[in-house]
Amino acid sequence: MSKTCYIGLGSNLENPVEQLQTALQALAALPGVRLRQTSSFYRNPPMGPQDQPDYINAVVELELDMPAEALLEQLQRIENEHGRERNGERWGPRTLDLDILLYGEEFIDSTRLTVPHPGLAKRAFVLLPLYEIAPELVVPGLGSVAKLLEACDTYELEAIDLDPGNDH
Ligand code: A4P
Ligand code: MG
Repeated sequence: MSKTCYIGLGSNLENPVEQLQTALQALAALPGVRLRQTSSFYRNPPMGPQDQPDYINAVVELELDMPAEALLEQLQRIENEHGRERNGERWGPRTLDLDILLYGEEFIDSTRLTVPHPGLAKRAFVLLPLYEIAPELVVPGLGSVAKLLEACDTYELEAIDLDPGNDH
């Protein structure tokens, strides 16, 4: 049976906007995956070490016929193809990060996977794009995205203009 799944995308190295755009193409090309909705891209300051560039974050809604562990493998393959290095400091800069935020209404707690994503409830750069594409969504165990978002500061998030002809 197909699942509705939400993926968080983030990048702050080597042309982050392009990293997210090509990641979206790679996600849409996965067998058994349909890309349903994509949020705006949001520029925002780093969470964690401050001596790194701003991030671009977005959230995408997928409908898919794929077990969660297989999805994680595909996401990590796409990250690697985008030059992702995994030897840095915690919350350090990265070319591409793809996190499974929600996988249907499932709770997953294995050695490789925790879903809903543990950071989801507190991160404005996840909640605002998630709310943009799924304002009615309820996060299993945590309540509505709208309520979670109310408790977050979003003033540092800036939706960016992706139209290159609109250069001001
Ligand atoms: N893993 C467990 N659950 C999941 C899940 N739901 N989705 C495991 C994806 N992976 C999951 O991930 C480490 C391990 O988590 C994986 O091997 C997988 O089995 P990783 O992508 O290799 O490492 P990471 O992303 O550096 O780890 P971490 O601690 O999850 O970092 P976060 O939480 O992703 O934070 N600031 C802004 N503004 N925007 C950002 O996007 N991102 C980070 C990274 C720091 N600061 C940021 C942002
Ligand atoms: Mg990650």
